[in-house]
Amino acid sequence: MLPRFRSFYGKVIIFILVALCFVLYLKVQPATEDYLLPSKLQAGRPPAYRTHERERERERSHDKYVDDAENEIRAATQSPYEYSIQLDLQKQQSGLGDDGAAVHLAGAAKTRGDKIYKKIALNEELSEQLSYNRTVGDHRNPLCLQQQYDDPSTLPTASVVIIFYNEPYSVLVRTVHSTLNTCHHQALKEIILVDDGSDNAELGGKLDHYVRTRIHNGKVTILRLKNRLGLIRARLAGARIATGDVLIFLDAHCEANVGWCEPLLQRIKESRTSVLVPIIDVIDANDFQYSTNGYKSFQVGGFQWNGHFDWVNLPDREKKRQSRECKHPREICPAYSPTMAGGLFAMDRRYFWEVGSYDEQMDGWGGENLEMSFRIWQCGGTIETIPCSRVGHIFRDFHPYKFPNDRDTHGINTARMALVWMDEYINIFFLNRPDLKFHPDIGDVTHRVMLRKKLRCKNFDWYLKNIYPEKFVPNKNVNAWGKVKSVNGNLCLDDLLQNNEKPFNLGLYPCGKVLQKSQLFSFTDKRVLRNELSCATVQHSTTPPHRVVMVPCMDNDDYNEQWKYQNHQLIHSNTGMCLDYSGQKSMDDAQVAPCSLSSETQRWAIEHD
Ligand SMILES: [Mn+2]
Repeated sequence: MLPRFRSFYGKVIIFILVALCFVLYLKVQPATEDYLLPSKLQAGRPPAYRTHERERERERSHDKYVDDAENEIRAATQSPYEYSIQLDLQKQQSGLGDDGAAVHLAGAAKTRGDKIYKKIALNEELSEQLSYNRTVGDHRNPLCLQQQYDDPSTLPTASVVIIFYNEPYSVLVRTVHSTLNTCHHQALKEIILVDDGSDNAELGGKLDHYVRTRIHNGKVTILRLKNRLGLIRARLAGARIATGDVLIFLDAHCEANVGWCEPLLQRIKESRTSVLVPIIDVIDANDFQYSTNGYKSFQVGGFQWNGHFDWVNLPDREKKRQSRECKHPREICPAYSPTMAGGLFAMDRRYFWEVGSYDEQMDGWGGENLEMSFRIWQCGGTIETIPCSRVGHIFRDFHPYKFPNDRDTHGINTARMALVWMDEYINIFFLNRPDLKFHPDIGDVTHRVMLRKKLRCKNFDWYLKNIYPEKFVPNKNVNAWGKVKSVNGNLCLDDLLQNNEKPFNLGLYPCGKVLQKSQLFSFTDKRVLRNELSCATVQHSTTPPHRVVMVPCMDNDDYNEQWKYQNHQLIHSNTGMCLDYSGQKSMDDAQVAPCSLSSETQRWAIEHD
């Protein structure tokens, strides 16, 4: 390498580099005056501040000993981090966004906020203007205020584990302050921040300095991982150094309601194999409004056969169990939840390890929450939503970060989960995710299967029957399932993979060679024609066309609309009309027409391999 620099070209390159550095130095120099002019600071930080912050401040510390009147303003002991932190604090406006109110920026701040929002799906500009200690209001059910908990000194202690990767600095710091402000100081043993290899400079020395100088109770520890390990292994690293009785995992973008810790710790004191989830409220990523669905109702966790988590209403079955088994008013009783979302939960620390912590071979992000959910239930624990514990979470519209190697870690992790925990039901999973069936990255799951044996866990069939009987199984309690195929043609019913949030028209498409998810339907014992979440009905209309519409199913097929399937005809009970593709072609909407036994276009087969 060196000999090359002795050459003529080498010297030219070095000359250019030195010249460039000098030009940069000159450009940067005048801006440093901003630090010394409070009036300029009030007007807002120059947009270029972030990128050059460190360099400028390094230069300033060199100037420290220069006999310069301006520099005397700054105490000799102050570090560049200290400056930056003071600027942050000056930017905050006390009272802004208090009680979780929405804040709408104006002028230049709005422009900056909109710009950063487009980039990271979060209004960092606004976050920087909100106090770290802003309040979010008390959204608990009033019944919670009458609850008596044990003296905090006798409750199990909590280690709050928060992992982060390039989290906006102010959002992370607010999460820490919110935790300190809302979790009883005797119950909160420590907060462990795990830096999963962030490269955002602010999250380095500045965060260390902040914790050292602004949080004096010694409860906050920062664990730095050398490489990015992903959510699962980063959480494990945090859990390994935790010393509290209870692990509470939080995302790095949360603000909690008052009194959210005690109900969790009390419940774990009573039942150490209960894994607890607070009610997760929504903090808007743009205006930071804290919102709830009201204190009266909340949802619990479910899942879809493609391996995704979803929210479901608390079934009547569970409400009855609560009334039967819980001595408090039902509304604030622990509610069994078939799964959990995974970001926020509390668990006895020793039980966390006994029951298999996480599958360490899961990479990146995703899938670990269903794995833990099925494992907890099948191996003797419970997952419960605790209504008196509420935590706000910032939900973003898109994920601002890339995952290492751009892999579908959610899918791969979910396939690992399915191989260990779902038994024969894995066929339904792979029917929904054929892309994962032979995915080379799934790896070996032997050690997790051995864990399942060692813990003598129950099977997935038991889980479905006892913990989540509302879950629709496409091939259980059905008369027929598979493709709904025209007998005399190659047209199949097709839902085009539309979700069930609003009604949609059912389509007619060429049948796939193999059964695919969009053409998977069931005709149930209760004579309902449906897919996983939507049920077929007929649009009200006095004149043709009478379209077949898919609407969200009720929890129980007793309440969904019925069809008859006889002589190869699918007859809609309410209208008495038959599914018919007369005069239709591929990509048209599915329709019904008056039944006729001689019609060739009203004959359908429901079949699978
Ligand atoms: Mn999150």
